[in-house]
Amino acid sequence: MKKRYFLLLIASLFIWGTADSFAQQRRASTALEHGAHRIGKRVDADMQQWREHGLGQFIHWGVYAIPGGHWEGKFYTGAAEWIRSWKEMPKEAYDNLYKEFNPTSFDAKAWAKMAKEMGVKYLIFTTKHHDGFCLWPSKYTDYTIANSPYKKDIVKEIVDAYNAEGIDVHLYFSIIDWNHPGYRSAAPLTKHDKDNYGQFLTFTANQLKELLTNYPTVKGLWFDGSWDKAWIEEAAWVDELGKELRAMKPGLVIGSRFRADENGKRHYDTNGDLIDDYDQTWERDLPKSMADLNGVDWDCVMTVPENQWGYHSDWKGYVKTSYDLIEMMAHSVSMDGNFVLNFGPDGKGNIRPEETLLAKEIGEWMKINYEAIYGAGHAGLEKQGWGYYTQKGNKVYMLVFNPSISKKLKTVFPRGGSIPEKAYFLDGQKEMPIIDGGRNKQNERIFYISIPEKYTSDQPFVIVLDLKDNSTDKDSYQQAKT
Ligand code: H76
Repeated sequence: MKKRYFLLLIASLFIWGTADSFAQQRRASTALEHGAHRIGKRVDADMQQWREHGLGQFIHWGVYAIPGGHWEGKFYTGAAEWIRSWKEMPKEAYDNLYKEFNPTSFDAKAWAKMAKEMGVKYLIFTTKHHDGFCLWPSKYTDYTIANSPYKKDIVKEIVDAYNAEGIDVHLYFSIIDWNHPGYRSAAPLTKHDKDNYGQFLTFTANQLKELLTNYPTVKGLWFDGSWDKAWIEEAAWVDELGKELRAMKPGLVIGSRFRADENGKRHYDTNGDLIDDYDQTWERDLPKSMADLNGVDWDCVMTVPENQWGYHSDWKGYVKTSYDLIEMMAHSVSMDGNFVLNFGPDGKGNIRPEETLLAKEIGEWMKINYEAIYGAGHAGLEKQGWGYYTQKGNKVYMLVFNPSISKKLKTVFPRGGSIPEKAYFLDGQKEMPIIDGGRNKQNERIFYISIPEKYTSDQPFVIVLDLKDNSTDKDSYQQAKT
């Protein structure tokens, strides 16, 4: 008997294995030189660390913070960091703003402390946005912080201050550069433009190597602007650059917004495989289900108003609350993603009061509930109306945003896996009853987590479920005759 089971196991492993390799062969329908260089998630420690962050902070800062979405009394309705592209904004005036960039209120340590209090595990910081202004003293251009009245290396101040708080730093870098004479956007390029663009590419490679050399503790690069046709045409060159950067800094984390494959496919290559380490398409957007995610790592980067990254003195429209943002974070982590919230400090280096308050409120929530976020991921349970599940080892977390009027939160567990044996509030460990709700037609187990009648909360809360093994469960649902 025992032997037969063993043989069956071996046979099924064999079938499984072959089916899997067939599947892989079918996928790789086109041989690509510059497509994905790996199929499936990275498994190394650096990537694992990134994956466990759960919550990140984005900072967009540059000379666009000086006009803050206004020029000579006129109001720019676009994203503040794009103001240079506005017809009302004289380019000459914009390109001279750096001579006034003197953020005397800037205090990197205070920013890092605020981030720490908020509970963020990593920062993505704009070293250079599309305007081309460098917040570090790059030796490859004069258009840098070194030639502003501020003079000091802002990237260094940021990296040092955040690292001192134990927060990882990733560098945002735009491959669009409106300041460099060789920069081109459209393709195909004329012979003359090709020479210029070649100089721009060398400049770009130099700057990236300079950043990794100057700030060796940096964990990753967050690229932007790679939708440019001229950049897409250079897929082979960009791929080579990526290899050099990775060789310089083993473990470097790079998202899918860096390079295209040789057919111009971005994020996912011609075969549908993710390019580089994580999916960078979830900008101001969240997946509806795991099926939207292709089994890859991903981040969601989110603005507080609809679409402002750099400082805009007047936020128009709906401004997200801390609970909106906490819910987006819960949503992200429940689907194995990181949630990254953007901040846009003003031209003097002040973080605006709205953002300071959000950081404080999110931090207060995180102090109680961080366990349900850091290192937690998808629980594999069907989402219910009350909120989101995350899981870490033997614990399932219920992040409750809409407690039911019945005060009984429905949970459904697959048959033959684990079931909850204990339910308690994450704040204070107070236990609550688990009501066995029987089985559904699919033979899954239903449990109602019974919140105390008197319990009220003015904020989202977390219930922990300790799991126990239930794989020996042989009972089944009495099928209805229909
Ligand atoms: C378009 C665009 C850029 N990508 C976002 C992350 C912001 O930096 C925005 O300006």
